[in-house]
Amino acid sequence: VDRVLRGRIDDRFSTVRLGGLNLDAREARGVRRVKILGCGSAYHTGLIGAQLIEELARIPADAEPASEFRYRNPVVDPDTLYIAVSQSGETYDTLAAVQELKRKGARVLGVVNVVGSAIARETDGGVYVHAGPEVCVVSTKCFTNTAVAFALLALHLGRIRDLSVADGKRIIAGLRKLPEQIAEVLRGEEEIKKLAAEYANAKSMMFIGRVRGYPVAREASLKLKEVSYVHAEAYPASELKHGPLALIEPEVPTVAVLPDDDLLEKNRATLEEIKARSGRILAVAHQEQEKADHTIVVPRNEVELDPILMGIPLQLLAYHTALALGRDIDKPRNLAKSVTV
Ligand code: F1P
Repeated sequence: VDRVLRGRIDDRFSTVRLGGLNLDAREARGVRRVKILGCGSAYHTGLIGAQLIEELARIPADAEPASEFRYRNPVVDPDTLYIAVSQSGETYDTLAAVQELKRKGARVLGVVNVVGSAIARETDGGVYVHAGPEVCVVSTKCFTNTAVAFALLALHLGRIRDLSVADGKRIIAGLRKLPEQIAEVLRGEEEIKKLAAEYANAKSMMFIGRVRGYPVAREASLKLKEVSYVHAEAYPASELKHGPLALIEPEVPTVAVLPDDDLLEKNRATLEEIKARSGRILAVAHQEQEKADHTIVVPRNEVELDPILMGIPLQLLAYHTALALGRDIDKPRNLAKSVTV
C-alpha cells in the first residue's frame, strides 16, 4: 500500500497525481458514466472502485465481469469511461473486452499491476498498482492495492469535478493510516488461524455484506474456494431473504462483513434472521458483535475505505482454512496465474 501511495498525494492541496492516466481535465469533466471490467478478484475490486467513484466523484459507475461483457455485443457509449482491471495484465477475457471496446472507438483506461503487460499496452492510459509480483497464484496484495488505486482515481476525478475537496482531505488522511492499520490486522493472524480451524469443516460457507460489505463478501468467498476448495456462496445481505436463507443451518456458517456505516442496524437484523435458523456467524466489524459467535475486530478508518481493510482478515481466513485442510496453497488446483484462454 505504501508503494501505490508513494509520490501520488499532495497533502497541501489534497490532490492526487496520476502521471500515466492520460485523461485531461476537460475529458474528465465530460465523463458521464464509468464502466469497470475485470475477472475474478479484479472484477471484485472493480465493484469497490465503482462505489468509490460514485461516492467521491459522483459519477454513475458500475462493474461487470469482462468475461460476460465481451460476449454480449455491448452498446459502447462515447461518454462512458471504460476501465479494465487486471493483476497480471494478461487475462484473455479482459484483454478481449479491451480490444472489443477499442474497435468500437471507446476510451479505455487500465488499472493493472504488471508494468508493460498486454492490457497495459492496449489501454489508452491508467494507473499501475505497484503491488509487486504476486508470489502465489491467487490475487491478494494486488486486490488491496487495486482498491487503493481506485480510491486515488476517485479522488482525482472528484477533485477535477470540484465535488469532493473537503472529502478529499478526509479520505487522504484515511489512506495514509492504512499501512499501519493493515499491519495491525496482520498481527491478529494467530486468532484468525484458530477461527479457521473452527470453521474449516463447514459443509459450505455463506458470505454476506451490504453495499460496501458486498464486494468484500464476494472476494472472501472466492479466496476460500480458490485455495481451500470449500464450497462458498456470496450474497448481498438483503438477497438472503429471497431464497438463500433456506440453506442456513449449523453446518453452513455465515461470514458477515459489517462496515460501521448507516446500514449497521439493518445488518444486525440480518444476523438475527440467521441466528433464528441456528446458523453460526463469524463477523468482521469494528467492534464485537453480540449476535455473532465470533468477531474479527478491524481498526476504524473512513467508512469508504472499509472494503480495503476488511478484505485482509478474510484473505488470512482462506489461507489458514486451506492449511488446516492440508491443501497446497502455492499450487491451487485448476487455477493459472493468468487465464489466457
Ligand atoms: C484474474 C483472475 C484472478 C484469480 C486467478 C485467475 O486475474 O481471475 O483474480 O485470482 O489468478 O485470474 P487478473 O486479470 O487480475 O490477472
